[in-house]
Amino acid sequence: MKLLPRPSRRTLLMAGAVGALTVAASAAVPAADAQAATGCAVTYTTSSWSGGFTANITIKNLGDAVDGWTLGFTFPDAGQRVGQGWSATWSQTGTAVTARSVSWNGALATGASTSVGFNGTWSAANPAPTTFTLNGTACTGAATPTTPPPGGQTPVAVNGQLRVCGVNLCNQYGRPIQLRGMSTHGIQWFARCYNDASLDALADDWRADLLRIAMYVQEDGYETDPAGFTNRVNTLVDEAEQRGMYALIDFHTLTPGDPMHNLDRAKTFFAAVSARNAAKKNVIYEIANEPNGVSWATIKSYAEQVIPVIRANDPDAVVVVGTRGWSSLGVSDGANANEIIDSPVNATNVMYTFHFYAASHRDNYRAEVERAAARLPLFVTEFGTVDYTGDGGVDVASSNAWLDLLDRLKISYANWTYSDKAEGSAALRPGTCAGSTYTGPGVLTESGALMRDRIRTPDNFPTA
Ligand code: IDC
Repeated sequence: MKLLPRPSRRTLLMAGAVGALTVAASAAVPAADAQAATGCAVTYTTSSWSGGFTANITIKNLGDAVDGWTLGFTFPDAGQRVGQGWSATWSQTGTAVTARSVSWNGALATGASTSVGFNGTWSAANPAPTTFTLNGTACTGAATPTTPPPGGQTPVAVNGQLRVCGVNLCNQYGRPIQLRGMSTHGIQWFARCYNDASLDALADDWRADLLRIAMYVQEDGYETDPAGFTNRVNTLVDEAEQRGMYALIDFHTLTPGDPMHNLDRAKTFFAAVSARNAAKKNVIYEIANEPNGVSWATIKSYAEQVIPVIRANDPDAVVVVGTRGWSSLGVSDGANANEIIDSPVNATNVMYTFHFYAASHRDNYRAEVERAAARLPLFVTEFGTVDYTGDGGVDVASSNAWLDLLDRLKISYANWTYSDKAEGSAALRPGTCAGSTYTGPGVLTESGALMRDRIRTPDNFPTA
C-alpha cells in the first residue's frame, strides 16, 4: 500500500471536522469500504448424516476493520448444496458458495469473529472446502502485509509543501516537479467510485501523485448542499493524504461560464476548505474549472476576490486559476496567453489552468502551451484522451504527443476521469465501481490503460 503508518481513519475524520462549516463527523465515514490491510482465518466444522449435514463456520477478521463482508468458498464435490442458512445471506452458483453479512454482523473490528452456518445436502461425498475468501482475500490466517511504495516514500512525503517558483511547480527543496494523476468525475454522480479500494489502486497500482476532486457547483452539485459537498471534499482530501497523494480541490464551474455567478459560493466554500485543510501539505486549490463566455478581466477580478479568502487561512498553498475559453488560455475564443502575460493575477504562488481534449485540440494548442509555458506557470488540471464531449475514441497519437510535451515541460496533469461512466474518457469499464476490484486485467478501458501506463512510470522527484 502506498501509505505510511497512519492514525485510524475515524480519528482523522473526527479531528478534521472543523472549519467555517460544521459537519457531522459520522457522515464522513464511508460505508462498506474495503480496507488496506486484509486477512482472515476461517474454521469450518460439520456434523453429517446420510445425505445431509450442518456446517458451522467461524470467521475471524485479521485485517483492518470492515463494514460489510462477503465470505466465499467452493464445495469440493458437485453434489454438495447449501440449504437453509443463518446469520448471512447465502447463495450458490455451481459449486461456488457466497455468504454476505447481514445488518447486525457486517461490522467486524480487527481481531473480531463472527459465526454463521447452514444446513446442506450431499450425495457422493461431503469433504470440507479447502479455501475461503473474505472480501476477496484468501483466508490464510495472516493479515496481508502492507507493502511500502516503490522507493519507500509517497509523493507527498518526498515533495512536502509545494510552491510556485518561476514558471514551475516546485517541491520543498525548491526543485521543479511534475505531478501526474487522475481527476474524479463529478462527485455528485460517481461517489461510489471513490472508496478505499479504488484509491488504494490509484496510489499503489497506478502510482499516481495527484487526485483531482471535481466538485461541480451546478448540475446537482455544491449549490444543492454546500455543507454536504464541503464535507465530501474534505473526506477525499484525507483519503488522498493517507495515501501520500496531493489533492487538487476543483471548484468545478462549467455552466454558467462566468465565475462571478458563483463568487459568493466560491468565497464560502474556499473559506471552509482552506480553514479546515490549512495544516496539510497535500492540498492545491483550483478556483474555477472552465470559465467560458467571459473576458480574462472578469476571471482575473474573480481570482483576486477568491484568493485572499484562501490566503487568510492557508497562506502558503498553491492556487490554480482558470483561463478564458474553457481554460484554453483563450485559444478556443480566438485569443491567446498574451492577455494573461500582460495582466497576470495580482497574487503570488499562482498557476494558470490549461485544459485539452486530445482528439479535438492538437498542434495549434500545443504550440500555444509551449510558448506560454516559458512565461506562465501552467497546470493541466483536466484533459481527456478523447474529444471535447468526453466521449468517443481515444486519440492515441495526439494523447501521447500531449503527454510527451507535458513531461518535457514538467507540467503537472490530471486526466478526466477516474470513473466507470460509459464514455470514452472514463478510465474504468462500466460496472467497475459496483464491485470491489480496481486492479488487474478487465477493469481498465483503452483510455485507462493508456493513462495508467503513463502515470505509473517512476517519478524521480529531486530531493536536494
Ligand atoms: C463532462 C462529462 C460528462 C458529463 C458532462 C456534464 O464527461 O459525463 O455529462 O461533463 O457536465 C470539460 C468539463 C467536464 C466535462 C468534460 C467532457 O470540465 O465537466 O465532463 N469537459 O465534456 N471541459 C471540456 C470537456
